[in-house]
Amino acid sequence: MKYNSTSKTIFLAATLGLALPALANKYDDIRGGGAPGTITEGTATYDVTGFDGGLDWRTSIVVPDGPAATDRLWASGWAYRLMGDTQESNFGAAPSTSDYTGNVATFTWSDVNGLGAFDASLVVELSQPNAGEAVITRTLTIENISDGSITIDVFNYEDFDINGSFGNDTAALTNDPDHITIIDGPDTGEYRAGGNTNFQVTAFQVLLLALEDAAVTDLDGSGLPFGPGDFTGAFQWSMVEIPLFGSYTVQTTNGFGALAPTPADPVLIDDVIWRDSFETSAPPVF
Ligand SMILES: [Ca+2]
Ligand SMILES: [Ca+2]
Ligand SMILES: [Ca+2]
Repeated sequence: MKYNSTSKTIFLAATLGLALPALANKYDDIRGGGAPGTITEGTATYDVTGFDGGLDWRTSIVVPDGPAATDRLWASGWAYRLMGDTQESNFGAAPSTSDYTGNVATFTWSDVNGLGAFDASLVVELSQPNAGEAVITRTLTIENISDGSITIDVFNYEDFDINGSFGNDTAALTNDPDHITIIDGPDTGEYRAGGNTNFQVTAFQVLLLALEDAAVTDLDGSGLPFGPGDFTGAFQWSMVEIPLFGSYTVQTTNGFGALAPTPADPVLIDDVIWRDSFETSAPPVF
């Protein structure tokens, strides 16, 4: 069955008897220069078809010779919450730049949402370890551009539609809190994070709305085992203090008809040399 985001929402709302929610984010009006695009590896194709609302980019992963021949990744995105914020925010409706070369896509955000707090970059690498498989590795870096340390929560959100259908997915916690396995018939997906604090799984679109509403959301380790239903999941890295001139990098991996490799642990870079040289060369202002 073919559907778009509107029809998926309407279909589910009608099925569940829900009122249609208003998807909104306080930064939805900020537009970047990034564009949709495609990367490929072997017979696998990963598409970003739109930056819908910032958090849930419209994506697809298609492997014609895999366990399911049609799209198995409906949406994918990132959110954050700086210490003191009263809700999570996405990185803006579109990144500042995008590049799609071979099997690697690179996105950058310059001064996310104009806060003067951080830049961000995301590298998405597609691989095909064996015939019919697809693996996605995402590496997100937050670079502090403020004039002091920042403390941030980072969220990764994924909407797998295993076996090419949004229904009938079941999921289990393979390792707490960083490794989730999703199954529908002959097709299997894996969703993993490195060094995250917590996870949460819900049916579409409870988690998405929680990360887009006007309230603080902390993932609570609930939702598994899941299904059968329309799986969505998220990972959270909590209260990370990034020093002046420092950066923080996190990684996730997804497997489609494939085992997802172990993601790298987070990397916190404290650029002591740069900071100290700055501090010693800049006299204090009174
Ligand atoms: Ca399914
Ligand atoms: Ca929230
Ligand atoms: Ca789903």
